[in-house]
Amino acid sequence: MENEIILYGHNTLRTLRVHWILNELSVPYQSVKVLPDSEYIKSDEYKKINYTGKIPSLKIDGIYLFESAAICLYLPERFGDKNIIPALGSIERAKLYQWCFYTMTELDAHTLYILSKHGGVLKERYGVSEVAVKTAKEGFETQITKAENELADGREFLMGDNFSVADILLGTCIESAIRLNAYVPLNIPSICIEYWERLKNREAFKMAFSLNTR
Ligand SMILES: N[C@@H](CCC(=O)N[C@@H](CS)C(=O)NCC(=O)O)C(=O)O
Repeated sequence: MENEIILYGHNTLRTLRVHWILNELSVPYQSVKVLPDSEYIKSDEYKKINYTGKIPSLKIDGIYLFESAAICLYLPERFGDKNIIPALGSIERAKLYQWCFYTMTELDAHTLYILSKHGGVLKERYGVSEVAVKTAKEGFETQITKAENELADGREFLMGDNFSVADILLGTCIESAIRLNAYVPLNIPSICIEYWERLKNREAFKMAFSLNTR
């Protein structure tokens, strides 16, 4: 069916993001359990869904979207309300973009993924590199202070009173840092860990977590 929504990807923090926003918005969808280390992800069939063989992907309106943050930002635009996505052109919308890009570049791609690839769970595949790990650890510990400072006034969410996609992205990055600690000790500010613990109490998170792992 052309109007069905299908999430491809399973059991990673990036796939959890898409389950989470879909559950926050109560959007009905199906999910296909594509795992990152599976043969299927490299298959010609999956290449038609996501050419570079990555998860998550989302089928919507008959086309396939990739990039977890882009998917998570689009869905509230389509199905949400002003509490979850600030108005286009507002300064709040600018701040949402700021926090989403910060999280995806400075934390997700630039430091945590490098740590994973060269010192964490993916090091056998990408090769151990002490220099990469040292630089990425220093980068993460410097960059996370931006979020720490923002949360220091005791706010519940990164954007203040309203939950947003920025919380999904930052929360899953904090979880990624916590998991990386088993390989590379990281200094994660306690205020960020407490914030993440609060986010995990959300019903949509619990549902998403269960769907993403079972
Ligand atoms: N920036 C992309 C990263 C996607 C990504 O790297 N996904 C991993 C799993 S979390 C993956 O598909 N790995 C399989 C591979 O690299 O072969 C996003 O946020 O969606």
